[in-house]
Amino acid sequence: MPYTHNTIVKLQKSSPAQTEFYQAVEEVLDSLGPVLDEESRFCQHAIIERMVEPERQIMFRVAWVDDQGKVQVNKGYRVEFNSALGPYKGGIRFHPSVNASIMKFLGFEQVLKNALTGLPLGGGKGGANFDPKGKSNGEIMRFCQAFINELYRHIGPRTDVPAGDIGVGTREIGYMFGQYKKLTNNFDGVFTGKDLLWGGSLARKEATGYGCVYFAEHMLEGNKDTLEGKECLVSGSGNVAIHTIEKLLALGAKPVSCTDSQGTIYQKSGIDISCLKQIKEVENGRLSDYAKRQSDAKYISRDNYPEDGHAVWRLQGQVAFPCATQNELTAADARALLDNGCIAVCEGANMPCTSDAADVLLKAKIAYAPGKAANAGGVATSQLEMAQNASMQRWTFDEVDQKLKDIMRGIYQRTRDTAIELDQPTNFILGANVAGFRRVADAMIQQGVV
Ligand code: NDP
Ligand code: 2IT
Repeated sequence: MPYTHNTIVKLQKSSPAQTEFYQAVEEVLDSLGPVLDEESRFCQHAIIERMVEPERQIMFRVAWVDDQGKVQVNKGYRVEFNSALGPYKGGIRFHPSVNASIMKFLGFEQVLKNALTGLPLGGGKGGANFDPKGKSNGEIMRFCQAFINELYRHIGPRTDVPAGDIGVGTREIGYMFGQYKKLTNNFDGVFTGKDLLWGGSLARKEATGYGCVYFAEHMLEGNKDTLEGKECLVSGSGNVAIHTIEKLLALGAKPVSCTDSQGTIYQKSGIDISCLKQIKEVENGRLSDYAKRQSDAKYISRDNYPEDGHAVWRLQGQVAFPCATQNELTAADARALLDNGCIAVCEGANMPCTSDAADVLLKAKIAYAPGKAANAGGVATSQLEMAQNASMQRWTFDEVDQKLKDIMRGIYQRTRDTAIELDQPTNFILGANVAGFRRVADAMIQQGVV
């Protein structure tokens, strides 16, 4: 379609060398073809051109002093992508791979994800190319403070509300919030994912993983199936992976794998969640330590991964939950999953499948949920945290979990119903993209050219 094609060509000129950002935009624009043909108001209002350009992008120097007294410099970002539906909302990522392309792909996905939840949330993302691995607690604190010394002026409970993502958990949110409060003299709900002691919500920590499993349950139920007894392949071993594994175990499924950036664990008898939590959450250790403590667990080091993909997706399993990072599942991995009898893929991470892998899964017509639908439970529960902060209330774990379940059912139904309406009932990428897009686009039209 010339309109969407021209948009990509223009984007490549105005924002050069942003591969991951183009990947995210192309997937969405591919979905929008039929909608743009039939609903001409979107073209008349140049909605596509406006949606692919962030409303504001902040890039800044983060200078801090390490334990040796040496000055270190990193690059910080906050991409305030779209505020048509509410304040900018999205996580902060600390990882050495962070750059403008990664920030923009994540921010763009976040806008549509947040729209799909049905909640009043705009979309944004931030982070820094800072590597938390091997840093002392003091270094982490000083980095977070230096990061907020610039960012504090751009965020606020009604403007932009950051949360965690890769490399940013409750500890980092604590240090960032502390510095924000010091600089502004305001104790307000400007971050989500806060500790329970000072304004956090019960079940926020668990929400992304639990929500992802709730989504998978709905998908399987749609095919008159359940998760019970299914061997599940999970990647990652951070916040999202751990709580995906925890909820799978609670529902009688058998998660048999997890990964970190150095290797893969395969345990046919099922992952031992308390051992995994002890190593990752308490000791800040590596999965190689897990293998040493679990006699029937096999550790596959990254050096032994297949050349065209990842060891975890070559294992036997019926449902796959990629919960680590972008582009961690290749087309060859997707074919291997299908050959091994995989019936469903549910994305806990953001854009974990390469475009080719997504094509393979869509052609196979298995149950396949994109991250912007399946992992939206995290941000949705962030909104529940904002609601509790604003009303000075505290809901129980079960109340929040019940609301999360209701929200995930709503996201599933919106995604499925839109896919059915567009005559491609198994294409949940199409369903999620179009359902999210329509909500943002109509809000933008109603708010005029701004
Ligand atoms: P964590 O930092 O808690 O965990 C990340 C996990 O992924 C770790 O096991 C890490 O291994 C692994 N990982 C990260 N980068 C790479 C890489 N380049 N190659 C291989 N493994 C890697 O992050 P989260 O669990 O919070 O986030 C995981 C994914 O879920 C991300 O895509 C994030 O954007 C997405 N997400 C997170 C939400 C949240 O609420 N936290 C909400 C929605 C989506 P190692 O420790 O070795 O680096
Ligand atoms: O990708 C995501 O949705 C997140 N990292 C969570 C964002 C949030 O604001 O809770």
